Amino acid sequence: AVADTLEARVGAHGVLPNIFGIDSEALLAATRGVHIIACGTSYHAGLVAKYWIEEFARLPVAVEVASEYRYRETVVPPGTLFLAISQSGETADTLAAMRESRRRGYLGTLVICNSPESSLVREADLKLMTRAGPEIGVASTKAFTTQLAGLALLTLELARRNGLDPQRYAALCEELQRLPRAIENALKLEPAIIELAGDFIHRQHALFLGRGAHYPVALEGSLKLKEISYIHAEAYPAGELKHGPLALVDENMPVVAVAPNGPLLDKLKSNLQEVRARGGRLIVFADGAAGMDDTAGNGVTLRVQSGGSFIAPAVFTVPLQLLAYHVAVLRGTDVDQPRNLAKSVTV
Ligand code: F1P
Repeated sequence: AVADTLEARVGAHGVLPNIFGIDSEALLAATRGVHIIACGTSYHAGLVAKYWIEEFARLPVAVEVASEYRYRETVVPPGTLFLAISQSGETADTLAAMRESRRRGYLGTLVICNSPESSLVREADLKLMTRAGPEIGVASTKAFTTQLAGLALLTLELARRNGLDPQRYAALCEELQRLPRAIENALKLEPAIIELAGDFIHRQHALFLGRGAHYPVALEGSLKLKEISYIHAEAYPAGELKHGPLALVDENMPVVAVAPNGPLLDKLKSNLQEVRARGGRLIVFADGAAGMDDTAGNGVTLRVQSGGSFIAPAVFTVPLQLLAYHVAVLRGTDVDQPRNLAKSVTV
């Protein structure tokens, strides 16, 4: 699905500028900031994009759930683009937020969506279709990874227009092209994850930790576990542990850490040391390349070939999705149709 989203849209030439629609030139050239509005999993994709766009395009980004945005007054600086993200394109809050945005002085509206015929796509000025194909399950999975692929394309396009060094731009384009292969590699962790899942069958709670752009990945991992296996799961930026959640950690609390290499790894390691010292069981998704040590008796470390730090959030999502899936299968819940949830929340 991610290969389909990226197909012919990024290559040696960079990102094709017209993939955001025929009127994209004027809008993207005038963009000085972005407000991202979405719900659920799509909101988590928006949070990853905030890290990307601010780092590479150096534009300010605000991300908010649609159900809050539409009921409060927002400050919209000149040159702000409104970006809605939605798998279905029919989520009532997201659609209402986009309609509301029309009277709030935005430059224009862009939607990243998986449903070409949807209301959001019909009404937005610019559109980027994710091409994930139909999702049978209620819980978004490939919708999320393809949204990240679409958001990576947008990030690169904004970065190119806002002074990112051309060599860095070319290297990031190349890295993004490697994403489908990196996801295929991550899927090979499935047998190890099935083994891990057994440990969650009788758990009632789990904690997910990440730092930087991997904090939203941790949020998404915890949401998947909640949605399909009904285990209470919380996600925190790992540096927040000592501000509260550490009180929950004991030998009965599995702690899942998203731990790719990067400037924040040492900080994360010391956060995990605090978990270890309290007997918490660690499940660490570490980078394939050396960096994170093994968990030395206090749990397990699985190695994920990230394919590069830009695409790593999309790659590290996959083992977390697999974990939630296999825990749900072992617990005998209905993975495709979780209780109380609807695929598209249209009211
Ligand atoms: C948003 C969403 C999904 C979730 C569930 C309910 O939908 O929260 O992320 O998996 O299906 O709706 P959408 O706006 O992305 O279609």
